[in-house]
Amino acid sequence: MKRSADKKRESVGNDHTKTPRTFKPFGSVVQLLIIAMTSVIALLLLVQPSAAAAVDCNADSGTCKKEVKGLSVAFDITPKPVAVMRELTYFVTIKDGGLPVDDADLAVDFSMPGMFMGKNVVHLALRKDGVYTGKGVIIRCPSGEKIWKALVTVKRGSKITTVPFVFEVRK
Ligand SMILES: [Cu+2]
Repeated sequence: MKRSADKKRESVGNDHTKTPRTFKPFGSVVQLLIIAMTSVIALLLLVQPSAAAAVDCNADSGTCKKEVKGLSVAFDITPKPVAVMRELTYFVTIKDGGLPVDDADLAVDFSMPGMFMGKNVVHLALRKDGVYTGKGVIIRCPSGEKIWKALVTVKRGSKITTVPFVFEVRK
């Protein structure tokens, strides 16, 4: 016990005396660390698109809800299960502080993460208190992918809030 304590003190002393002498190698270690960290960050940035493509909305089971900048945005699609190549109705419910928002311009931009599938933007109209609806079709992906992103754009005056919902469709 005493010995290990001595060792500790000894090693601390060594580190202390070593620091000035090993300044250059120490510097290169820091450089290596910086390079390693930069590569990790670069890798994370590269990986991000697929991470963003992670499904966060089960459109088949019910309404998906998100809170963004104080706005509550709920997204839903009928009929269920959500299938491609058939007429769908989209529902977006907007609330601000629990109160329905009736003065928004609403559009939903459908895209496939990492793949251009043509432009598919549906403008929604106010149906009743804070509930906006619109109709559209999701096309079949020639690559057999099933993950789509619905980017809900809520425009109120000059304020624009975008809320993504990533969901899966039936082929
Ligand atoms: Cu596709």
